[in-house]
Amino acid sequence: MAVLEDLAASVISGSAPKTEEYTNAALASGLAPVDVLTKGLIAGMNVVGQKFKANEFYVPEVLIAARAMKAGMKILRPKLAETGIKPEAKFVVGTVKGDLHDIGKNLVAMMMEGAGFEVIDLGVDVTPEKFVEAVKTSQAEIIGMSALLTTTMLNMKDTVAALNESGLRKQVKVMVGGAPLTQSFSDEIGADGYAPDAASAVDLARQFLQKS
Ligand code: B12
Repeated sequence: MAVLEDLAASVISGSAPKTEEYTNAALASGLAPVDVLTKGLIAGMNVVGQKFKANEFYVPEVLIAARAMKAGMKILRPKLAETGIKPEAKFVVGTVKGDLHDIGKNLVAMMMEGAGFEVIDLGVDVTPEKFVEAVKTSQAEIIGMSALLTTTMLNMKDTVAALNESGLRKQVKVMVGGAPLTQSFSDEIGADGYAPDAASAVDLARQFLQKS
């Protein structure tokens, strides 16, 4: 649909007013909120990520694209909630201690929310203690940790250890992600799985629920 292409293009060009306009237009045309999210906003952000990898975009472009995406998401969030799907499960998510990168983490949170999960977003610079506390109070089934720095990804291991010590590890599945992460790192630190992008994070979460 042309409006979804226009919406993706508005995210890529980082125009928040256009993103708002096309998000509203897409909804008014009768498209499902989840399609507007995945085929419009996230499709645009994926292109931004690819351009970034190819050195065609730099940090400022990524930041204004993220701002445009947020503007669209603000309109979509209540519509996604309105669809009235019972939450699939609770998902605690955060960027690990010492790390302030949140664009990817926010995308994962949005996708999970769009897929029907109840998301408890702890923000950035989240200590192992904070993760443990959130799992304890929310009784979440799944926890997601994000890291973009090779130095901070090591803090994921501390969170897994803290979950073990608190006795909560058996009741929660741990998934990890972020540009420097790999499946073998996930195995090494005793997490339950790694996903390379926000859409795969949803698939992985659903796999966890089927197994448990
Ligand atoms: C934007 C950015 C910033 C912004 C962050 C703004 C923000 N609000 O997030 C700012 C400018 C603040 C910043 C700061 C810094 N940055 Co920076 N930053 C980036 C940059 C350019 C893009 C990251 C990004 O948002 N990508 C787009 C998103 C969509 O992709 P993503 O995060 O990978 O997320 C996807 C997947 O990984 C996955 N995913 C992500 N999280 C999770 C979680 C789960 C559970 C799952 C399943 C999946 C998943 O799904 C996402 C969506 O598909 C990267 C370069 C790069 N190639 O990644 C450098 C980069 C990460 N930064 C880097 C550095 C060094 C820094 C600084 C130390 C710079 C400095 N000297 O001050 C500081 C550190 C600040 C801190 N303490 O965190 C280095 C890291 C090097 C390394 N190997 O450790 C990079 C790689 C740049 C480089 N080439 O040198 N940065």
